[in-house]
Amino acid sequence: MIALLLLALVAHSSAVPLPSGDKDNQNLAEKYLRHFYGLPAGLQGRQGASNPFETKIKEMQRFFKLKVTGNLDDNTLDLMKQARCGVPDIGEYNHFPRHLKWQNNNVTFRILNYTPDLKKSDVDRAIRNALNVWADVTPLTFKKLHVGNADIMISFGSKEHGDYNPFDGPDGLLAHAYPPGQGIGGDTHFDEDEHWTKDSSAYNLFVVAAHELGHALGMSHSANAGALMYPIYTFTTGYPLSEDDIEGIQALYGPNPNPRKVKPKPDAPNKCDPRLSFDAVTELRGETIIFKDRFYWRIHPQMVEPEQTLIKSTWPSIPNKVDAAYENSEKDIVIIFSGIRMWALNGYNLVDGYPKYIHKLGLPKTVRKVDAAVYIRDTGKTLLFTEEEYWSYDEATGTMDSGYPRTIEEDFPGMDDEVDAAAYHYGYLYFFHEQLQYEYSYTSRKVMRILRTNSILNC
Ligand SMILES: [Ca+2]
Ligand SMILES: [Ca+2]
Ligand SMILES: [Ca+2]
Ligand SMILES: [Zn+2]
Ligand SMILES: [Zn+2]
Repeated sequence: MIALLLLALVAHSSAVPLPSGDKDNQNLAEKYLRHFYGLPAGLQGRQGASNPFETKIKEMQRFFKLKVTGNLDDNTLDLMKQARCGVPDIGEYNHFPRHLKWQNNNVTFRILNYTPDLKKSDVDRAIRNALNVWADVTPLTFKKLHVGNADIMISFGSKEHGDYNPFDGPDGLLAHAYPPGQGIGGDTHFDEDEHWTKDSSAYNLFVVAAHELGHALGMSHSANAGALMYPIYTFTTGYPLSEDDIEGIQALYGPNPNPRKVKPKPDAPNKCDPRLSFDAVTELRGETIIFKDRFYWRIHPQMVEPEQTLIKSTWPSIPNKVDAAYENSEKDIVIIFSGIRMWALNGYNLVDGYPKYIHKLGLPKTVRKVDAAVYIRDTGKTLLFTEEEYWSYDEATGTMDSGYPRTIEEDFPGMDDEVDAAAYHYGYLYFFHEQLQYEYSYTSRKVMRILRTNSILNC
């Protein structure tokens, strides 16, 4: 009886109309999961263990290393709204078998039409450079055809553009490409409803082309957020392939017999790597932000799993390498250091008037970077660590205290003589240096505990 009643309640609750915003989000989610994760159409609203919506949302959350809730929570929805590639993420759902490759290393391509957003020569250069990214690390060569049928036919189109795989207007889907094969195989399509650029002002054609041509050569999506084959668009500069991409393409074609010098991007750091060290640590309105390489982790007190994001996808103007960061909670501001410059955040927003030179704080011109920074709430001072010394900056007066720099070794006995990152909680300083974390009592001036650096990442 009770079970029946519950069932009736469940059935009833699912029939209650959702507020229109929620309904839009639900529609967006279903469309997303159908397109990228093979959610079957027309099965929505089914409850219980075999709810396909829940199964597919979990699959997506697992792929993007989100917390696996099976619900359309804010983090999941935010990710679904990001601009991305139109190729599905899950291999088995890809309409094509895996490990397709061109049988001949001499691949032909042809550019069928051009976007009005760029000069013709800029499009030619973006495509050629994008092909070279892959040619650099494989035996593949690419020959351009001006007429006839090429292996890789490249075109720009909007909405339905001839392959029953329509684009969607501005943002959302940016492009898609087909794996190697006859006919449409290898063909690469860009959404003409995007604004294509050669810089970071809108979608960068070179970056998107390098990703899509990866598919045209047989690459699938990577779940590694540092990889070019990650499905979400991110602007990068320099050589765009990561170790993960190179491993993937060489598994198909082998290495370049005349290797060219390339500098692959490091893969996304693994939080439980025992050799993990940090670049910078700060609080941000009750969350902890840990910077490492091109990424940061965000730890929220209510979150089980730290969330890893590319710095550039949150703050496109902050450099890919953060040296130090601290929060002045009274001013509700976070200062981020990179080289001789610093940026300020209010919440997640950049504050106008930055970057500024770190020398504005009173550091001498000989200091070229700050290793670590920490604000001591109880004293109103910010400690700035530079190599084996540290400085004390008075937040109230905006001046450097006299008598500094002093050596780390003398004032913080028991510590290493340099620090990578620092944090302060309730009378304790936490110094990170390489794989170790020192819990330091500010009042008794001694090291209380030594922990592993990544113990704060739940490892
Ligand atoms: Ca083709
Ligand atoms: Ca689009
Ligand atoms: Ca640092
Ligand atoms: Zn893709
Ligand atoms: Zn298409």
